[in-house]
Amino acid sequence: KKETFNWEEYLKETLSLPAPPSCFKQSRIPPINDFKIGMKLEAHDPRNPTSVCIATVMGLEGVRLRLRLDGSDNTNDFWRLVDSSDIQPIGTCEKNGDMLQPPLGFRMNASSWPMFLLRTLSGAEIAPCSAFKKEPEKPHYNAFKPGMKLEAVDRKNPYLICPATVGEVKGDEVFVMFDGWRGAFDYWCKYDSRDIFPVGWCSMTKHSLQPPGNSLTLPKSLAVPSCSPFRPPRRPMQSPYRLNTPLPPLPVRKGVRGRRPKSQT
Ligand code: MLY
Repeated sequence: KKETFNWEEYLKETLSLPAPPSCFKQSRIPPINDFKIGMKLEAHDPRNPTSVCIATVMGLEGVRLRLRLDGSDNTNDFWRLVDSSDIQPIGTCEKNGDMLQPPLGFRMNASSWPMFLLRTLSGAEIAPCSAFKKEPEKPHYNAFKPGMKLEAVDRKNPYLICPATVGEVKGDEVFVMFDGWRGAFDYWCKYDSRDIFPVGWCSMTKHSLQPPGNSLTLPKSLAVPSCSPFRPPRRPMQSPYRLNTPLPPLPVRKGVRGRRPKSQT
């Protein structure tokens, strides 16, 4: 039984190709993670992006930081790359003539914010400027093509990075489909999103990579209409990694099939 996910074998099994690294807004040579747990920095509040708050590094994986806004609770942690423009050294906000803000959902009375700020920063370990890396340039245009493989953040479980496939491309947007998960985690994003990475990124940056889910999806070329007598058995494969390319949309059932429940009015 297969225990660890291997892109090389998987690309062969799925007859697919990785999206070229030049498609992504990611450094060709990944940055170094010089942050340490407990360090403080400034971060844009994900729920209120114009406001800059104090954040603490709660965890590290690869070149990503798990951040928590000081004064917030433990249920709103978020992840940022060390070369994200959403984070900056402490003092940057003031230098720009702005004021540090309490996070959305500050757990104390707003009037206690100035004193809270003073206390949270006194004696704190401040992340050095050298730990913040320059954000990479974005590619000049959307060069993704349907079928290309990539690694993508699972936005419902943002600590996870998973194998994915480009499903569709529209203007500056890309439809990211998570391999083997039947569409439940798929999303549209900009081609220059910081949540998508070239194949090999996790291994290069020592970030864990989830294996694909085990739901089978057939390539369009092998898909058979649902009415065909030659329809293959529903879940024939034991190996979860076979034939994993975008699933054609499920037929939408129009009209009444069986009785609808009486409306509850
Ligand atoms: N326990 C969760 C984890 C799902 C993760 C899916 N990602 C990897 C695409 C669930 O089954 O909903």
